[in-house]
Amino acid sequence: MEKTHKVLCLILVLLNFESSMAQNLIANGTFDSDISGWNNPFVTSEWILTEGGPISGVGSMRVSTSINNNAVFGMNSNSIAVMPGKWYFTSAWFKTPSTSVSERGLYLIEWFDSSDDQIQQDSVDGGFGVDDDVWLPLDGYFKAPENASSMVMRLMLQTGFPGQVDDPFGFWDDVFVLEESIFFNGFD
Ligand SMILES: [Ca+2]
Repeated sequence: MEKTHKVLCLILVLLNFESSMAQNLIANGTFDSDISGWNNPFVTSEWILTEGGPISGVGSMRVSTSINNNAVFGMNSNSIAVMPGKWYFTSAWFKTPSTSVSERGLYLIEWFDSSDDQIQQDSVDGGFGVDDDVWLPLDGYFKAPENASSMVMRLMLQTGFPGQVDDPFGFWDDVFVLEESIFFNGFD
């Protein structure tokens, strides 16, 4: 609960500053009206009006897959231009209903060089056995590699194990990538 409180407070504070001071680099992280900006041809995704995270409220992205293979599946953000050596605050909230066999949410930060070759991958993992039916926060603070040119955020959920018949599905909302600013100095 302490971590939830910390993340929520930080983002609410940031959103109260001028937008230029805390611009969300994610193209559509609050899913106000659709899931544009997110893609993965191998995952079923849709916009849900009646679900939403604690910051932006209604409107979220529902993701599902039909295969329980003890793997992860998810959606990719837009490609974000980054400055080498700069620090980035990243955060996302997810929810796995009790009717879903998914019991884990995580996201990957994949860094690419100017040739679009992946050079590094970071992750924030909520671990297995997360609570059902509640929105849970993930957050991480990362430094762009010295030869980084862009990054992509990948929101992932765990599938069930082979033999489970119910579909794994869940919701994502309130996804943020913010470049370090004066307000982040000393944050770790
Ligand atoms: Ca929302």
